[in-house]
Amino acid sequence: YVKFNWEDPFNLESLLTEEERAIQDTAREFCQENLMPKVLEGWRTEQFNHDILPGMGKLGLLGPTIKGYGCAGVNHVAYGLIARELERVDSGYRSTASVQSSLVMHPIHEFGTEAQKEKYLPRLAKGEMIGAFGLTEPNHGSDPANMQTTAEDVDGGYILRGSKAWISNAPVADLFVIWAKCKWDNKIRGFLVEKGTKGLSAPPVKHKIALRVSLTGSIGLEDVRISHDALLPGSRGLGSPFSCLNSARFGISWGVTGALEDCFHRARQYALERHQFDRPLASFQLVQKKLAEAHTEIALGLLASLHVGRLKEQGLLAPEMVSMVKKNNCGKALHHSRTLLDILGGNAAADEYHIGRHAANLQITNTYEGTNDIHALILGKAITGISAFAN
Ligand code: TGC
Ligand code: FAD
Repeated sequence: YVKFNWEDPFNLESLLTEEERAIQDTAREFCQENLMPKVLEGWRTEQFNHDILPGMGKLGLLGPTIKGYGCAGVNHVAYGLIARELERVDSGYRSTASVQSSLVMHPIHEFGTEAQKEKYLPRLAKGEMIGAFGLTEPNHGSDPANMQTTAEDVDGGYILRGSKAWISNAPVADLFVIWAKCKWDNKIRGFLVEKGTKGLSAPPVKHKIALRVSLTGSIGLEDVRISHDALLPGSRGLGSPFSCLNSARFGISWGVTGALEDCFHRARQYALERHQFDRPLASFQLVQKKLAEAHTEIALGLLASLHVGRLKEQGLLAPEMVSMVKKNNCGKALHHSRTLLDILGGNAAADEYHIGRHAANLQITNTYEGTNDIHALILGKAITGISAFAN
């Protein structure tokens, strides 16, 4: 036998390539040196950190799986490792970056024209432009197929009408990927709308009780006139936004595990230092059980995401695999962050202990990009062959 290494129980490091480890180290250093010192202030004041995207851009961490257009062209596991490091600091920072990479750069790369790619991808990759992704609407979250936002083909372009709700990055975005139902064939397509376009508004949602370091807004589209070259011509049907979600959900499965790792390390240290009944909290069996259970789920969650990433690299990915790791890792991270929070006792209420902030964020990561229950139903459909959504 070898000696059990509690800091890397399944020797995950040995399963990563040299390049993946180097990217992980670069991302960790960037996050711990640049983001960690600002997180509490950002959380308290709901302040957007304008350095994240340019800082990540300099290191090649935005749209990292895209080849060309100023992007690094690394693999999907590397993308997951970046998400893990960001979310180790705060889910909101990972949100800002995953919207940019998976929900804005990915659809432009996948469905855009060469001119759109050349116009936008290099600037998004540098973090000079901030992107937002508008799918959810005030009355349609889990059921985007029923969206009410429309695109009408008119002389010289399109007119977009409708509204979007709960959109990450929207208040600071320079570029919006808007999903709308096209009046001419009832199909959903993506449109690129630049900030400043007449009729477009993106007011912030204030006083959130989670994801406070990431800005969220609604989007108003009042007769927004755009030219024909704003259409993402390769997009057609709901499968197009879902292809973006497949990428983002995969990243979230890594990210939330990073957040739980941060909770675990903090709770362990606290339990070793804090004494009650003349003994460290870490000596109590019930505390050890909480640590052991969180530790196990972190190890299992990371291995599952790594495996899904490897399958994705080999072209062997089914979207349901992403649902499984998104659902499982988000649910486990939420549950165990709350359990670990117990170890802090009254200090659970103090933001400088950080675990409460993660737990609040993890409620939302368990909700956006498909709620935990929606992912259960996606899996239920695959298992039984019966859709629980269809009438
Ligand atoms: P359904 O009939 O199942 O599918 C419609 C069409 O889409 C295709 N499809 C997929 N394609 C690729 N990947 C996937 N994962 C796909 N899932 C479905 C499907 O094949 C079909 O294609 P076609 O050609 O036959 O038309 O659609 P439905 O309306 O029954 O959908 C059901 C359901 C519940 C699964 C779906 O609507 C769903 O996933 N709802 C959740 C909505 C969601 O995740 N919203 C996310 C908004 S973005 C966000 O939250 C960003 S947070 C970012 C951050 O801050 O980090
Ligand atoms: P609903 O769809 O109203 O769901 C409410 C509850 O009902 C949930 O528990 C759900 O599981 C349950 N439910 C719904 N349908 C069923 C069913 N058929 N069977 C069983 N249970 C069901 N969206 C974007 O497009 N872009 C973004 O950038 C973005 N960022 C976000 C950032 C934040 C901070 C938040 C909070 C949300 C963001 N979202 C974004 C929206 C997010 O994706 C939606 O909130 C999510 O998809 C759920 O939709 P909903 O809020 O309308 O909830």
